[in-house]
Amino acid sequence: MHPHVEIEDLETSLERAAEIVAGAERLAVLTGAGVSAESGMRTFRGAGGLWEGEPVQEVATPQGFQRDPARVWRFYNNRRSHLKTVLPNPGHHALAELERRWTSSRFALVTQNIDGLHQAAGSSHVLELHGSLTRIRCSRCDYLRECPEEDLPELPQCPSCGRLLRPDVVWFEEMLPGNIWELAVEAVTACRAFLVIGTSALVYPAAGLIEMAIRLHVPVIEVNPDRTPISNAATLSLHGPSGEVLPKLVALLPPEQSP
Ligand code: BV8
Ligand code: ZN
Repeated sequence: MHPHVEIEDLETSLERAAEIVAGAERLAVLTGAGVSAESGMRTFRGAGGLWEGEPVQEVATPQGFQRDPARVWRFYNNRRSHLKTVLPNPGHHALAELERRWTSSRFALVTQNIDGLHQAAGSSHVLELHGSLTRIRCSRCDYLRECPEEDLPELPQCPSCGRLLRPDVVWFEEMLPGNIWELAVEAVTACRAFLVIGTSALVYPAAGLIEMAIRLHVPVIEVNPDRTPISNAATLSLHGPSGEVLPKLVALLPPEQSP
């Protein structure tokens, strides 16, 4: 069992967290919007969250797309153009460093984010549970294209079948890509420490990975300036912004630690 350890000061928590991580043969990480906050990406539930002014039902569900595809494409094209102005932050780079040290056979980064910033920071083994802003696909046939930079028309058509293209993201009430979900479950089941970074732990099934780790008595280390529904169950909660906390955590690991 790895019961919750309440440590008030961040430095002591960081040392304890570094011990747990250093001793873990395999690592898994789950990130949410908070890991990209210091890159200038808005989170969903904080003040000024993404969904404000744009009801989820209208811009991030299949029904919303059916009702008004132009409105959904305006929402996603805005986010795509914002993406061109942001860069990975030190938190993303710290996670890429962890993957380098543990090698991708013993490290899995599962993200709820669709911004591609983990890959931009050098992470190569990224499981995107909710898809990607840089990919579009056909709403009917299997046409799929990576198009990070392109400015898309308001209602892009499929060059293969002429139907409407859509962002290659998972909307609410849509299933997650089966293969990605299975790999995420495998990674959490196999890991010996689970870092949960920048997520409100409210969206399922992603949040279920945290509960799975806790049930499996895997040490769970949360990095979040705020408390969340999993803070009490996590082994350790590092209360601070991931762009500051993660580089400190990596710096506390024994040099070139790879268990
Ligand atoms: C599913 C892609 C099976 C799109 C996203 C009724 C009917 C049907 C389903 C449901 C239902 N009721 C509930 C559900 C399940 C539903 C769900 O969980 N709803 C929630 C709202 C309760 N889930 C689904 O629908 C999923 N599919 O269940 O399929 C099914 C199918 C049919 C019928 C029934 C079931 C699909 C979920 C995926 C939705 N797509 N994204 C897009 O992005 O446009 S989710 C989207 O919101 C994000 O991807 C992300 O996952 C989520 C937001 O969560 P977070 O990432 O955690 O972000 P948030 O802002 O909430 O929190 C940020 C945190 O960071 C905060 O804690 C903050 O303190 C912290 N922070 C801030 N700054 C920093 C920081 N941390 C560190 N450092 C900092 N600097
Ligand atoms: Zn098509």
